[in-house]
Formats: sequence, C-alpha cells, structure tokens
Amino acid sequence: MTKDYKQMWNNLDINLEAHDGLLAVLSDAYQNIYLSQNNRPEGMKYFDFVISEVHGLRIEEILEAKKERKKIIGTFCVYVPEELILSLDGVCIGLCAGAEVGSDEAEKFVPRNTCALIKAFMGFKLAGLCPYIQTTDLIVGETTCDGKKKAYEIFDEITGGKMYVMEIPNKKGADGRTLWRNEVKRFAEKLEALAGKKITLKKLNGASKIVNERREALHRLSLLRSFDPSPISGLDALLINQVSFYDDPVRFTAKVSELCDELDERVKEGSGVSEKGSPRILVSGSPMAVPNWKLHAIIEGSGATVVGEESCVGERNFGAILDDGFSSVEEGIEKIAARYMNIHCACFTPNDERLSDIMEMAKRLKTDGIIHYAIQFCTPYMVEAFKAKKTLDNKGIPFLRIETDYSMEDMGQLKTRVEAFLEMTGKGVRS
Ligand code: BJ8
Repeated sequence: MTKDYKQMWNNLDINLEAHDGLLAVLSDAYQNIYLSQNNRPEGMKYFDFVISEVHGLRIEEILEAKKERKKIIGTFCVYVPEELILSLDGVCIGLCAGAEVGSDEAEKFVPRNTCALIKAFMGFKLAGLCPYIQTTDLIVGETTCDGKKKAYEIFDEITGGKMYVMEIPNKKGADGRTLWRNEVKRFAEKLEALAGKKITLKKLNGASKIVNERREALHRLSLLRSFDPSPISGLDALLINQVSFYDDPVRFTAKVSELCDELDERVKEGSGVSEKGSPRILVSGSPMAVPNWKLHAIIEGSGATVVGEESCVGERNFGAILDDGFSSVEEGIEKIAARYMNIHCACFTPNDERLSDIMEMAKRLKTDGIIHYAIQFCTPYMVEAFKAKKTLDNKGIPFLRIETDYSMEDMGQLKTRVEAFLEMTGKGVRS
C-alpha cells in the first residue's frame, strides 16, 4: 500500500485487526500465486498495483466521488445494467465475495450448505472486512438462484435496508423479456430517485460507450489468448477480469488496451507464458470473484494454460456488446434490457445457449479440454454440468467436473484430478 489507510478504515467501521490479517493473507497468496509466475507481461504491473491498493486507493477514490455527491452502487451479478448507473454519474462496484471470511458469522444466518460466494458476501459484511459495502448507497441484488434471493432478504436487514432486488425471469420467452424490460425501467427510476436527477440521452449514450469500450478491450484480450503459446497466463487474465468489476472503467480500458498492444508484440515474436503445444484448458461454470484464484493456480501449476473462462468473471460479462448510439432514452432502455438477456446464466431454463457458448469458445480458443467449475452447493451450475458433459462427450472434447469451495483443504486432491485429466487430453502434464 502506498500509505496508511487505518483512519479511513476506522471511519468505515472496519474491524482493523481482522482486516490486517486478511490483507496479510492476501498479500502472501498474491506473492506465491501471481508474482512467482515467469515471463509476465510488463502491463501486468498496473494490475499488481490495483490489487495492492484494493482496499486502499480505490476506496479513497470512491470516498472522493461520494463527496461530489455521486452515488455508490454495489452489485453481485452481471445482470445489473451498469450503463444506467454511470449515466447518473454513479460508481458501480462488484462487492467482495471471493474469499472464505466470516463463515462462522454467516452460518448464523444461512445454512452451512450454502454456496461459498453467498457465505462470503455475508461474511465480509458481518466480520467488518469489506470497505466497499460500507461506502455503498444502494446494493443491487437479483432473483437469480434461490440461495442469493433468500440471502438478500437477510442482507437487507444486516445492511440497514440498503438492498434493492431486480426480478430476473426464469425463462427467456416473450413474457420473461417483458418482465425484464419493466424491471430495467423500474431500476432506472430507482436510480433517478436516488440521484435526484433524470437520465438524459447524452449521458446514457456516453455511459453505454464507456461500458462497451471496456467490453471490447476485454474481448480483444480474450482473442489474444487463442494463440499458441498464449501471450498471457490464465491467472493474469482472470485477475484482469476480476479487477474490471471495481476499477474506474475508463482507466481500466486504457490499461487493458495498452497491455493488449504488448501482447500483440508477444504474439508476433511467438513468445508466451508456456511452451508451444502445452495443454490448453477452458474453464466454465460459476463465477470466480477476487481473490478466488484456486483452480487456475492448480491448472497452471500443473503445466497447462487456462485460455478462457466461460464465466461471469470472464466471457459472460463482456461477450455481448450493446447495440448503442440510441436516439431516445426509451430506446436505450429497450436495447440495454435486450443486451442483458443475452447473458446465459445457469439460473435460466432452458439454457442451451450456454452450451453453444462453451462449444464456440472451445473451438475459438483451440482448447484441449474443459474443466467445469461449480462452487460447492451451487445447484444451477452443478446440475447444468451434466448437460454440458453430455454435449461435449458427444463432440469428443475431454471434460472434467469439479466442485469445490474457497478453502485450501482439497488442493492436493484437486491437483491429482487435474493432472490425471491433463494426461487424458493427450498433452500430459508439463512442469
Ligand atoms: S449471471 S452466475 S453473476 S447469478 S455460485 S450465488 S449461482 S449458488 S453467482 Fe451469478 Fe449472476 Fe448467474 Fe453470473 Fe447462486 Fe451459484 Fe452461489 Fe452464484
């Protein structure tokens, strides 16, 4: 950290002692997992810096924005339309949910067999460890999986009534789309009431451009990973996708674009993070919120490269580009609603589009195998894995199903399974 933020954290009611412990663990993990990698692109220095300041400088920036009367909106899902938040000069932040913290406190409110992501967002708040939650004016939930939608009722009480829940349909038919369009309108009205101003066409077009440019930069990064050798590790690409949820979007896009220029050069030189011909793995499934780096660390520690994430912290977040350049706010809201319905979360039924996305990515990224990742007790992804496996088995693409949580206890067992899987792909384990 560039300076001492204790006073700021204290003002935000952070549990200083526990928070110091969390930052120490995070820093060690980062050192071991990230900074020990070979041949990292220079452009990763910016993202290393962002992570080192994850609860420092970025929080300071958000508090500055609050002083300028900007509203801080916390989110947990890629269905929340960021364009609307930015069009009212708000700041959109994906909240902390990727580490095993405050589980004991969380389990006083939710059953033990709740997914780690839900327990983590409750645990971060209950243990006083997330400065982002403390800065929020509104926290937006969604009726996606049952665990989340019921946990939000409790979270509303815990956060003193900050929750606002968007209703997401279960099916994408005409009725579902109408419901969703109305929800997007209702959300726009909620934000307008909070900000005390109206969304203008100019602002909505400007905000849509900012978010689309970030999507395009992340898409460019994704395309660069299709080269062999990949010019960037899966761990680094995952980190960039994680950072996209809380960094300033304009600055973030500029930094990803700079990094991609460097990666272009690497591709021309044939230089990468692994030997040409190393196993290439697509990870598909539940989202991996920061600092959940466990599976990528195991896969890449076994000599393979993760070349893509069919995940909300990955392709599902940036894959669909918004048809922007609206001629009215109403048209903008229609198109925004339509764009978000193109995200293929396992919470929908049927969800065959996700299977097509996996196939498309497997082909584009020239993958040797797919590792399906479900957070333990995440029913939508655990169940959908069966269909995904059947589809990929039929195409002869190796497929491994993994269910795990945020603890490190099963690291050895997972490594053995991943190594056996890499052998099965015909590429074997390289170290
Ligand atoms: S669009 S994946 S971000 S809901 S891991 S809490 S699903 S039990 S996070 Fe998600 Fe939006 Fe869908 Fe994406 Fe429930 Fe599963 Fe836990 Fe999950």
